[in-house]
Amino acid sequence: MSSSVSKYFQDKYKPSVGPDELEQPLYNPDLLKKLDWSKITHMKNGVTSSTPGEGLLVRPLCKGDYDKGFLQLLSQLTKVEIFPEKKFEERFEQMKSCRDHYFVTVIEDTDKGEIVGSATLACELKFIRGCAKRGRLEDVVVNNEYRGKQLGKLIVSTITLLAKEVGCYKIGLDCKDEMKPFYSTIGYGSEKGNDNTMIIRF
Ligand code: 16G
Repeated sequence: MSSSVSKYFQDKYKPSVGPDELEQPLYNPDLLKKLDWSKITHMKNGVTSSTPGEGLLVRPLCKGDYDKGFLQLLSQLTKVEIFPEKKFEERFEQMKSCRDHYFVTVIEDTDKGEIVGSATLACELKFIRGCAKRGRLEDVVVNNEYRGKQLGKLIVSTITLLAKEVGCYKIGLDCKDEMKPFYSTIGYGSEKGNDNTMIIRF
C-alpha cells in the first residue's frame, strides 16, 4: 500500500477512496464526524470517536483491513474461519452495495496497524412507523489485550450515536447473559413486556 489506511484517515479524513483501492471505506467516514457526544456521560477523560486515545483511530472498516487482523479479532467473539482475502473483498463489496445498510466500524491501533475493536450497525428498512429504520448492534468485539481503555464503551457508543445519526428510531442487540450489565451501563435495557429474543439455529 502506498500509504497506510490510518495515515490516510488521520491526514485527510475525507470520503473519497484513498490512493490505493484497498483503502476504500465501507461507508462515508464523514458520518463519524457528525456524531453528537454531548449527552454521553458514561465515557471518562473526554474519550469519543474523534478522540479515542493515543495511537487509536475509530473509522469505517476498509477493504485493506483483512491484512490488519480483522478476522482474527472477530474470532475472539465467535467461530470464524480464516478465509482468503478475495472472499473478504467480495463480502465487503456486497455490504457496500447495500447502501446505508451496513456500518462496520473499527478501532485501529495505528502504531501496530492492527484492528483492536469492531462493531456493526445494521439498518433494517421497514414499512411500519412511516417507513422507519431500525438499527441492530452486531458483532461487538474488543481485543482482550486492550481491556481497561474504555474501548468496548467507545465502540458501542459510536454505533449507538451512528444509529441516531442515520435516522434509526431504535437500536437493539442480542448478547450473552453475562454481557447484560455491560450494555446496561451504556443505556441499553429491557422493555417491560417486550423482553424476549427467540431464535432457531440452522
Ligand atoms: C453476540 C453478538 C452478535 C453476534 C453473536 C455471535 C453483540 C451485541 N452480539 O450475540 O452480534 O452475531 O454474538 O454468536 O455483539 P453466534 O456465532 O453464536 O451466533
